[in-house]
Amino acid sequence: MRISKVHKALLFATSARHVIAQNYTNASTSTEPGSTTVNGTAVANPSAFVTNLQVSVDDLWDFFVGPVDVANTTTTVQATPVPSNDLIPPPYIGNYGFPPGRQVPMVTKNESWSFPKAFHLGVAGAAFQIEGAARAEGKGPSTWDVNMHRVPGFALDNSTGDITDNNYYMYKQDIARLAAMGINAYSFSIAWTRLFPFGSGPVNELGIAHYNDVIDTCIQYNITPMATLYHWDMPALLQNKYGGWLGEEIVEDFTEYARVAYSRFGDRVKHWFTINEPIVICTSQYPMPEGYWRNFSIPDIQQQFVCGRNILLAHAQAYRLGKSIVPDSSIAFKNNGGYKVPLTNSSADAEAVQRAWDFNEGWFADPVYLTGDWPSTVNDYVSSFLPPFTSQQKEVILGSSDLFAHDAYTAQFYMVPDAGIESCVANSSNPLYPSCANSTYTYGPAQGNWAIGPSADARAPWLHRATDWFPAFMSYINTTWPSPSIQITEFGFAEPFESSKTLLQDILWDPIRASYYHDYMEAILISLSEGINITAALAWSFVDNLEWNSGFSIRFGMQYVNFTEPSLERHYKASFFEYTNMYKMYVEQ
Ligand code: GBH
Repeated sequence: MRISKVHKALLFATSARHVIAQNYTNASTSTEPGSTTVNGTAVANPSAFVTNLQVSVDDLWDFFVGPVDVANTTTTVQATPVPSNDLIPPPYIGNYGFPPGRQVPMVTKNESWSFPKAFHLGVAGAAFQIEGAARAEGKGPSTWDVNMHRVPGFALDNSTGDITDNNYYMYKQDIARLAAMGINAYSFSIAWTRLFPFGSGPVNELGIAHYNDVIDTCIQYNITPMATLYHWDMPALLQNKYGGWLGEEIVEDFTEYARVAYSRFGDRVKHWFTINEPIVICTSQYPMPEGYWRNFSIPDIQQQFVCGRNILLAHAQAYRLGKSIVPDSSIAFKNNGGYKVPLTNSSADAEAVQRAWDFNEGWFADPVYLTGDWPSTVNDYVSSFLPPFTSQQKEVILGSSDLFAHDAYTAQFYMVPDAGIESCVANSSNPLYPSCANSTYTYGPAQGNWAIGPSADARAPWLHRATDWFPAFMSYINTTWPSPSIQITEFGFAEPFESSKTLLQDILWDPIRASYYHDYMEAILISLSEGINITAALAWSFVDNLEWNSGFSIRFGMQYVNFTEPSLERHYKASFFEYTNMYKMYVEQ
């Protein structure tokens, strides 16, 4: 589709236009910015010229990305019934595969535990990681399209999001396969660039129609749709215009995008998440790769806090607007991070743990759930380069959430840095600065130096099965940032070596992931029995997908996907059965 009436694509600075005009009327001051001298006469400096281009969506792709791969299937695939054989669980889940007449191990159930009937047994995914159809139906390029195509080595295996799971055309079957397993909630993200190819300006009705049908398909299968507005796919044009999350203009543009999404989908979508994992966006997606984007000369280490400030303001404004457009909604941002265990019981380790919370979850949770402002440790650091929040901004931020949404995958130990906290805080070249909390995945020598739990795939070194810490984690959240309920908006596991297995039947047995889901569900049941109001579990993820910079080399799916075209066939892994079996065993009848 070609959108010819384009809003002004401001690829380069606009303020210089004013300077050029000035130079024509005041030719004597050749030292003015934007002017230069030719034979003693001041003339406009061409490096300050700007132009108003008429840029189509296709032009944007050609300019930013170039050609993209196109899937074999480029029309919506109708759902076919899931073959009943596919729904037979592996022999050890729920029932043991012993021959009839033999003794079998005891299967225990704790009768004092239960999931309430209204519990959301869900799965999660994100647009860029599953949709493909990169250039289809009016979608504009995002920073991820650009970086993955253009920046050498950006992804471990040179992957792109061009096709991935082709979910843009296969969502009907994907949703049918969730329903067949008994899933009752689906958390997906909307690609900003499908609704607004330029990030702001004209709305692409083909993108609206797509998500309308995703939502209607969920409802048709009795699955509650939950939508995330931003899961990392920044419109490329906004990144170049004002630095994406680094520019305060993002607050208005994001709110306008949110307004369109709420007003077009809010009659059916009541569960909204504004922004996925602000910590990750700000600390690991900025600075953008050098040489590919306009540079706004913000020192690298400061960028994360400029980003954090704009994200809080954008989230809070979008929250307020959402409540006015969809009053019967629940809206939150998705926070993230592992549980932070002090390595020893020393007071220095306790202080390090507190700093770790402050510079991770607390950075966003304190303002929203507690004070309207950052933790004092964070403020101490940022006050030298950022304006404080005004009292009006604090008011908008405080309380801008209906629940606590947490992507809670794992746990790790924290301890004081070798140099000590004080000297680290005074030394900006310490690699742990400014949080100054050191961390490790292993217990101390007194506990035998064991890892905190079995590790995930070596390419996801941050992830261990550490579900035993989960109940403590929930009670920490519940007392530190009180809110009416908690939703586990992502949790999941990358089975070690999965991508090097070749036989389908071997891939489908994923024992560590299965035990992760088994133990995790028990941990949720323990928290529920302790009176913590957890209302949703959204497993990451329902299919193998594009794991960002790690490409397709790490798998998080509870379904295997045969990425060879034209197959793209999905198969349930054992872990999917473990996950839903735990729910079926414990849900109130
Ligand atoms: C989620 O983030 C994302 O929301 C989702 O898109 C992603 O697919 C899923 O995790 C699985 O990874 O490599 O040591 O530098 C989870 C939080 C934060 C965990 C960044 C990995 C990188 C740690 N992630 N972190 S490291």
